[in-house]
Amino acid sequence: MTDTRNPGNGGETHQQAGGDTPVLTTNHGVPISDNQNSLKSGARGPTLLEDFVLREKIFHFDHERIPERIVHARGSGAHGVFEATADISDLSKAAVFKKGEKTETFVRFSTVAGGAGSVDTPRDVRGFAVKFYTKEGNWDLVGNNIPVFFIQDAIKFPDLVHAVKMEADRAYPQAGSAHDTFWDWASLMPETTHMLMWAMSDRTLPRSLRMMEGFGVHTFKLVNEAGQASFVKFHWKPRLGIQSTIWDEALKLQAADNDYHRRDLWEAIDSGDFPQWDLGIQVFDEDFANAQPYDVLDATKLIPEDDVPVRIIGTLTLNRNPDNFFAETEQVAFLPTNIPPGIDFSNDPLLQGRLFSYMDTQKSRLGTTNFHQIPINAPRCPFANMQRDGMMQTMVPKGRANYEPNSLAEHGEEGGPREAPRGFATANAATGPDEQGDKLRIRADTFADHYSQARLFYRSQDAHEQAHIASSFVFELSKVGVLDQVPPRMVANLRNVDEDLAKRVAAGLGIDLPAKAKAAKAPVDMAPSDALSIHKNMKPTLEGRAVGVLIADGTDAGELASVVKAIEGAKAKAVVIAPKVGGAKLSDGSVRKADGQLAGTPSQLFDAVAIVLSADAAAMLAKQGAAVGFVMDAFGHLKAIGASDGAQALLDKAGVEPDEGVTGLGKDFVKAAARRFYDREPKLRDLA
Ligand code: HDD
Repeated sequence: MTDTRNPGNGGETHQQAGGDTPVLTTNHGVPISDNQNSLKSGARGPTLLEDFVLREKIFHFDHERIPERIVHARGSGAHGVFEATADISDLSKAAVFKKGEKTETFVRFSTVAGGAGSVDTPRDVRGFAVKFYTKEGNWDLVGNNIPVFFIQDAIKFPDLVHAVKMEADRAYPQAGSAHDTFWDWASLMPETTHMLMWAMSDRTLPRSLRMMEGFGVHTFKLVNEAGQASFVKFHWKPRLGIQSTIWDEALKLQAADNDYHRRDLWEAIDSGDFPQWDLGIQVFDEDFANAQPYDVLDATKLIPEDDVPVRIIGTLTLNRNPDNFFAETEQVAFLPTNIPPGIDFSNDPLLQGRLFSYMDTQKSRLGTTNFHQIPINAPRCPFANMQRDGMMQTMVPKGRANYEPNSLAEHGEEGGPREAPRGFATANAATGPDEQGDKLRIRADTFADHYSQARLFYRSQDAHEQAHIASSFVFELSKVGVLDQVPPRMVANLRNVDEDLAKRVAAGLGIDLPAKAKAAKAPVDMAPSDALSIHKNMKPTLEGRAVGVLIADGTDAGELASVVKAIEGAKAKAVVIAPKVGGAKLSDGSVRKADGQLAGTPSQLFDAVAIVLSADAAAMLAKQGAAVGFVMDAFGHLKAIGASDGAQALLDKAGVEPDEGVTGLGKDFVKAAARRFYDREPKLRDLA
């Protein structure tokens, strides 16, 4: 039915309730019959204070926002399931690890420094937080896409975050570390050096949230039924392999699509292309820990996979988008303190500090100690205790049993829950030797080596990756403004990592090589590890990726059909781009609608491009900046370019030079499209 009571003046096209359409009401259930006009005294008179419909609507709207997360404010979430695939009952009694067990999960990926409305592709660490709704309570594995952290002790976290976020007086830059305060602080904190190597690598420029690794970072413990504990590090390995963009591409992505990662994740899940990660563990004991030149309780250190191989124990599949961003992705509250029996903390001082911070921050964000009752946070298993009341209490406990022990049951009253025969306390009793000693504000000597693993990381990269790291340092330090002392201080630290790296950064900045910084402990050489390189771990696959297919009037219909088929056959998305979104008239007279308009769909959105043009169209497009840029950027971003014979004029104008990655439209294109052509790069840009 249509409301016609107020013809021509708001409300004339509005549907009214009836049939399956529910009645619009206030929050208190009172039906609303006019949602277009406030209540007035006379048609042109003042609005009445008694208009509770207006007041409630505006009142609620005014309070829609909650404080954004102090870090990791911008995030994207998805529901999924974790399936345990290996029997590790000898290591852990946790129900979530029982072979064959399927556990509901919610995952939130995030950038760290930017606000909730910032972009998806800054150079930044990505959060990788997983909530497992296990049978024995929630387990939150709140990690990042980098296996180490900037600092060793939680007491430095506020300094790190203050330094990296927008500067206190001017409130910029947003979502980036390339500014004075971050590098001032980092250059004074040698313990950041290892993480800085990762942050300056392409790890912080992921192509897709689906194509990055995740890490629990800290050393945790697994505890078996007998109470025996082992140390463990958690790893997420993406089934699609690791893939990163390059810096120029990431910069241009910020302009092309602020929501690049969020959209990519949503669309993949929406189309049934469920992203998957394998959960791996590195397990080791006290003897191994004691034999290492680093401390396993130091979160700035990793355990090389060559020393302790990663054992796969399960698979995470993200299979459902959130129904509501705010209710789920925004309100989800991760707590590193959420661990079920069978998993335990280590004494890592960074982890210990986190155990306080997260609970506290949720109270500030979500406003109440009852945030665990919000559906996304509530355990899926029953929960019961004597905690009562508080703001926004939604549970209605019956009876008098709000204390324990009690003997109410003896009188036939409900006595309430009692301690579990098997639970966390049992596990905790036997999780390794106790550390004891004087009460001190001190850091163990075993935490003193800040450079060996930074060196290990740098030396494990291939030449292209090393060049990217050196260039990132140059770029970031070049953005340091008035603090002239900062770049040399940083380069002085880098001399402890690798002399060649330090020289490249100094040369790139145009400064003299400073004296080497004094190291708290002299670095040692560790054997390079292939697992640390992206390039050595990329999968030559088009699966889950996207190819931009540029067409225009006159495009050969057969060529287009076969290249699209080949791309889709390789499980990738073929996205057709034309100068006009209405499409292009193909050689056979048919009109192919475009998925994107050329001017608004640049090639940085794709993993490879196919240029399917007639000679006339190529000559015409060679005069258009968007078309030239499309091809030039694809070439510059080291992507495969498959081109029809007719496309040559456009390729020439875009400066495309023949190489392995420039192909025709046949099978060799699809094969090439699964790769990036890093060898091309030195010919195109000066890297440090
Ligand atoms: Fe943290 C959020 C990961 C150290 C304090 N952190 C947060 C999130 C992730 C991480 C992924 C976003 C969770 C979400 O999506 O809601 N944080 C890490 C990792 C760390 C780390 C991998 C080191 C290994 N964090 C860390 C320390 C502290 C915090 C040392 C404080 C002492 N982190 C917080 C926080 C946040 C947070 C302020 C902001 C929002 C939230 O907790 O829920 O409490």
